[in-house]
Amino acid sequence: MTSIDPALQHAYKEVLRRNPGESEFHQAVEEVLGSLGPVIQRHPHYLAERVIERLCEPERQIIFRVPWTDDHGQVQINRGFRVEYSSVLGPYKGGLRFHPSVLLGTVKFLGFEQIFKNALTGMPIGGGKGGSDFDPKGRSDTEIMRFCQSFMTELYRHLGEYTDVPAGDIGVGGREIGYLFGQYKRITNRYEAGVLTGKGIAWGGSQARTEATGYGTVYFADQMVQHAGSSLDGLDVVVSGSGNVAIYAIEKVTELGGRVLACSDSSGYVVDEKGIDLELLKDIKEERRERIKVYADERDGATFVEGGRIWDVSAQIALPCATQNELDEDAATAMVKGGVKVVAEGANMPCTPGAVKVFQDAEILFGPGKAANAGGVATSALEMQQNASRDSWSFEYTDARLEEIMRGIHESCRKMSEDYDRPGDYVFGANAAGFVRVADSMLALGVI
Ligand code: NDP
Ligand code: 2IT
Repeated sequence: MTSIDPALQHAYKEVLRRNPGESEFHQAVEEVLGSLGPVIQRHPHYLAERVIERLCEPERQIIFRVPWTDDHGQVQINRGFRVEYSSVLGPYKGGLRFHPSVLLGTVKFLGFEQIFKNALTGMPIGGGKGGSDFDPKGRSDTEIMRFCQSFMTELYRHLGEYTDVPAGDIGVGGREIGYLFGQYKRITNRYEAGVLTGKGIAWGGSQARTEATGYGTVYFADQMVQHAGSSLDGLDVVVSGSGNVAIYAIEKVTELGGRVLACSDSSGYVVDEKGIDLELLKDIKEERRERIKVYADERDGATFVEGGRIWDVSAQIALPCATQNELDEDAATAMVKGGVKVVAEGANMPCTPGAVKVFQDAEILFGPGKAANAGGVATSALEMQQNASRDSWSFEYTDARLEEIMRGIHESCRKMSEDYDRPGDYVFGANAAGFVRVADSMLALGVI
């Protein structure tokens, strides 16, 4: 707790007391409160109005049983969650995660982060997150469909285009959003396109939403590098994960002249000195849903390292795009020794607090997730705009909007950090800029 200003310690202690055992949630709150000391000193009315305490308590938390039948006729029971965290800026907005590790504390950490991320985008969206401890790995399409239908049969009553608008996250992509939307439509008898984002292009989805988080992360990294007087062209890059965010980060890096040497999944990582072959990776991961080892089996010169640590592959740029706490202090120390210059978080909270400190002490350009990966949710908000006006925009137009939004986020973080005499501190800039927009809006709405 040493990093938290004394004026905020009480609020943080209350978070610990009221949410026992939820270590990921504690970590996310500590990270944000750790930045807010100078902001509170300059604007003490936030303290008097108890804005921090209000933001630490979700507006609503929903936990429900999800019963479904597997392909062998066996009944399975999972737990579903939706944490409707803050609707100060708009309807609750944030993804659904299907992964066996999901607990209430996981969803709360993600929902808390989402409030400030969504505020940074400048779009009219509040913060929320949901998911289930359901493990989609190895499940057939029909099992996925039955699970999604059961999940939505409970969740639908809490959703609505003006109320709560989920999207994808780990384990939830276009296939799952399709089944979820189909069930919502069937139960409500409404074609309410704006109730979910990440839909298929043919039925209300937005161009560039699939690409948006990965592209946005690279646009953000590119902004940091440009402001430091350099470019991504010719640099070596390591990207962890090989899911939605990782694949499109790799695509954009490659387009901008970088060379991606390695990517991973939870079984290990592959190294390809020629640069990752994106078509092969997409085929393996998006079409065949296979393990990353298959990449090394099918690509000349590539190697697979089982388990291991992808961060041992030296590169100038690292984009952690898999999951929380995947990059620790030891890894960060090795990366700094290996010559890393830029780290941008495509995933949510992938770097441990110790790792972030190592990067900051070494004056590495470090882009925190709530700024760097905000392109996904920002493009979800663009999808909502298109749905509200029953319009559909071109890929080029939507991608240009995304790029402009990422420049805007970079600029807000940069200005805020300079305003507080902490140039280059994107962690402070993102937390403070996100917080101030939510806090001022909350105060304008009264005691809510
Ligand atoms: P996907 O499910 O598409 O891909 C996740 C990738 O990370 C897979 O390669 C997966 O490997 C790996 N992974 C997941 N959990 C673990 C773990 N515990 N240990 C090691 N590897 C793991 O998810 P996304 O790409 O959508 O999400 C990745 C990250 O980006 C998450 O932190 C998510 O919250 C964040 N994010 C996503 C956004 C989006 O629009 N999708 C927007 C903003 C942030 P395996 O297949 O072996 O499990
Ligand atoms: O973490 C995230 O920002 C997401 N999973 C995307 C949320 C969204 O509503 O598009």
